[in-house]
Amino acid sequence: MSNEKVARVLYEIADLLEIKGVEFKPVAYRRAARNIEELDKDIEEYLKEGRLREIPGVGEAIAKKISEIIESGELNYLKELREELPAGLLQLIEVPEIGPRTVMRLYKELKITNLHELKRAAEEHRIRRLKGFGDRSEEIILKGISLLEHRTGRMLLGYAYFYGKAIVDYMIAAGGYSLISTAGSLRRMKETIGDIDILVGSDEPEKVMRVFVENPRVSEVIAKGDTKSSVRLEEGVQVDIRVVSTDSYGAALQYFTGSKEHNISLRSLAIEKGLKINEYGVFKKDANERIAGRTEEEVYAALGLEMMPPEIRENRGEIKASIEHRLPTLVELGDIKGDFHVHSTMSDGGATVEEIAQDAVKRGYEYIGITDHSESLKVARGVAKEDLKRNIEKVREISEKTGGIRVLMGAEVEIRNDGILDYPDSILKDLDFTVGAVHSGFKMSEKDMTERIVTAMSNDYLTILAHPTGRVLEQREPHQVDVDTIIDTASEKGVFLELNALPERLDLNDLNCRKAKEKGVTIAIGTDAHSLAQLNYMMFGVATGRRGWLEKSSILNTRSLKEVERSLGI
Ligand code: DGT
Ligand code: CA
Ligand code: CA
Repeated sequence: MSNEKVARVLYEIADLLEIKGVEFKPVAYRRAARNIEELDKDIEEYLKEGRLREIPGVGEAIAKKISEIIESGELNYLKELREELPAGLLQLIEVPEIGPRTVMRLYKELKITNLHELKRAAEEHRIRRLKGFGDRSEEIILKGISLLEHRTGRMLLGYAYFYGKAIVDYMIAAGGYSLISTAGSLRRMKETIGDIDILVGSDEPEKVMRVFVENPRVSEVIAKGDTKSSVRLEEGVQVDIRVVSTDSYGAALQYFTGSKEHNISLRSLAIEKGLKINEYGVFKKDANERIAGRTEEEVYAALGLEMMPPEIRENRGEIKASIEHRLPTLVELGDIKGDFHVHSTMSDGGATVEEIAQDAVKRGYEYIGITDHSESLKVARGVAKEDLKRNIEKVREISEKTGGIRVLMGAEVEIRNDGILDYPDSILKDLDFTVGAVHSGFKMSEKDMTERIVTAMSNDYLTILAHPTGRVLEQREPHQVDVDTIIDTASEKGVFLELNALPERLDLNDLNCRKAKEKGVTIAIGTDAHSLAQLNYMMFGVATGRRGWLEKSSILNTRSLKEVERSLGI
């Protein structure tokens, strides 16, 4: 039972209680849920060690429920709540302007139990007949539903990164700023971004503000102040900027990079040391004498810490590791020597194998793996068995012709519902490697899905398990799958787990990468590129790996061609 799953149950209880009109409890459940989501250890360990109540917000009653959830996989209390109220009511509170009390009235007085019925009731002007409602309320409700239908939520890192970079580049070109950086979740390379934060160190704040809002990409100025402003870009994302004096740039960069939780821990550490830390610097508490602030290194050093990469500043043990001089040496983009997941025109990719090979040479790679879809994935022009043989020959020829690189011939093979791979072993054995993937039958139970994947991993010809949890950010939840079992199986059978670098996948995610590393599993970063430009997504794969504390040694594609050939047995 994952932390996320336990948290999800608690969130649902909170929502249901709120609709029922219960006070205070919903807040308590949400607080506990949020803290559980952010634990850096498995909640089952807390249970085993009898330490559930050490989690902030978890009191006796909630601890008991957590035990029940973990031990039985279910919770009676939630079942009872669900029986009292139709499930669709949970969607209704998501509509802006509709609170839990209104949901209850709509349910009792108009028998509205889901979004669809709410929309129809508003369109048919049945809501205005309720006491306290009017035609304006119907308008607001319809607008809220429409917003909800088009909600995009947080922006994917893969987009936000380039918007942030464009703003910084513009500021450098137009204003000549050199002390400038992205900050916040974007600098930490979190998989999704709420808003983009930019920091400038300058003694001319007025000019910085002017240059910032004059950027032609800006579609709306939300607020313009002396040292901070917010705008919205044409793409809809909000960008916050702050200007600080050059001598406190390091302290401000540290502060505004966050994460908030990391900062809170730093502040406690400072207090323990008789110091004070804020966005202006590190100070001696009594004398108010500043001892650091010009650079981030200086700030961390003043607290007795080694400088740590932004990607791991999530309060997941990095501060302790820094004190103990055991911060990981994180993998870097420059360590990457190849890519294990690329589609060509042989299935649904946009570039030919020749073009991919030449592009890989330009990137300085030593190898590149071609992995077109297998037969049964018809929507992606999966390659028929008979054609695969010919493709293998073709790729071998191209590999020999292209100097300085080996083109590895693989395939992204469907894992069928029964765990059997889509090509027979007699064909798989001729490939250099195989990436196995689930693209259908998502709705299986956790047990069946886990069994299905484990069966596939037991096939000796399966080299890499592609996007192991199947999540698509903002679109599809991960499959119901027991990730721990998958990681254990990978370790046992020597299967590599993919870190799929597509911005909407980033799967394994940071936390699972870290788990995999701890179990000694080797990760293969694959871009899943369907065009030459998408080979650039490698940077987001590397960033996610860094957030998962991955070092060079746990990543397959940091190995040289010779070592890879040995690992693949080719
Ligand atoms: P986001 O925008 O939701 O993706 O996440 P962040 O981390 O970029 O958060 P944001 O934009 O609200 O704030 C940027 C940084 O400012 C954040 O990472 C840490 C710092 N910060 C914001 N609020 C607080 C706070 O209440 N306390 C502390 N210590 N730091 C904060
Ligand atoms: Ca932000
Ligand atoms: Ca912000």
